[in-house]
Amino acid sequence: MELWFTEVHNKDFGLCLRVKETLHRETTPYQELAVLDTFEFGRVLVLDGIIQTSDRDEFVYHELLAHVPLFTHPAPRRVMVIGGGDGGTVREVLRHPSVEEVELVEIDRQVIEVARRFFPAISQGLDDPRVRVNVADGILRVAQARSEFDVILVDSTDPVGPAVGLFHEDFYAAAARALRGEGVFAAQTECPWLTPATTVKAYRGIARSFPLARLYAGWVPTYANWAWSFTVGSRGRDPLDPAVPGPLADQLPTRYYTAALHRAAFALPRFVEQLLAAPESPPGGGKG
Ligand code: AG3
Repeated sequence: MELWFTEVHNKDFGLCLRVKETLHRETTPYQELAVLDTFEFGRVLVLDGIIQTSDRDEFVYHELLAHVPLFTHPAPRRVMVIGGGDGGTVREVLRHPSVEEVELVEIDRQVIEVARRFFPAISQGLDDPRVRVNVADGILRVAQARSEFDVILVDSTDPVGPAVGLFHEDFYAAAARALRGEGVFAAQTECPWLTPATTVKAYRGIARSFPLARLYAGWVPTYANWAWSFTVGSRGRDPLDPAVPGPLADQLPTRYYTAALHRAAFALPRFVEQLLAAPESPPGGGKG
């Protein structure tokens, strides 16, 4: 018998993976959590029916979310990661030798537990002595911090349920205040094809809260229809400054990120540039 998992995006579009086995299922106080073993992508972490990460393609998203902003900062020492309870973003942050302290702020303790148990290669960084795991609400945590962090990364779920507030302009403004010096912020900002309005709203909120904001994108096979966006907000350097990303970029043991890719990720398809430039409601390019 063949078992298939379908992630439903809208009434006309979904993503299907053939499943070997369901390894875990539970309802946490925040969401429905599942771990599936799949033929194409290995183990897959699913929250409320949406794929969060897979053993086989996790590197694309985690490397893009971590290395673009960390290399934009001249010497990141204190880093906060909001969400990201699987540990993949933290693992990439730890590859930067200047980093002394990483605070992971994840609201759902069970995501961390399940990642430790089923995704050891992704969660390995959580046991590093530089990491402090804080099970808490990222919005409240950021609101408490004043000029404390060099980099803040938002590795959130989609803007439904607990993550809604992480897409609000008030949160971006609070993140800008929580940063010190040439602080850099970056967040995953959804799929410009499937949910263009969400991407544009997040980009604009970040652009209003930071002196400089830029959207970049990459190819994540298990996310929606591959095209995934991120937005960096900077109080200091431009991610496209000629001094960025520096010589270390090509020495890290990455599988996606390179110095050339750092720059290339900011070259956007014309329809995405037009979405970002459009006055109010974004035109075309999908349905969200
Ligand atoms: N962060 C989730 C990105 C959003 C996925 N959304 C989607 N496929 N519709 C993932 C956690 C990885 N550390």
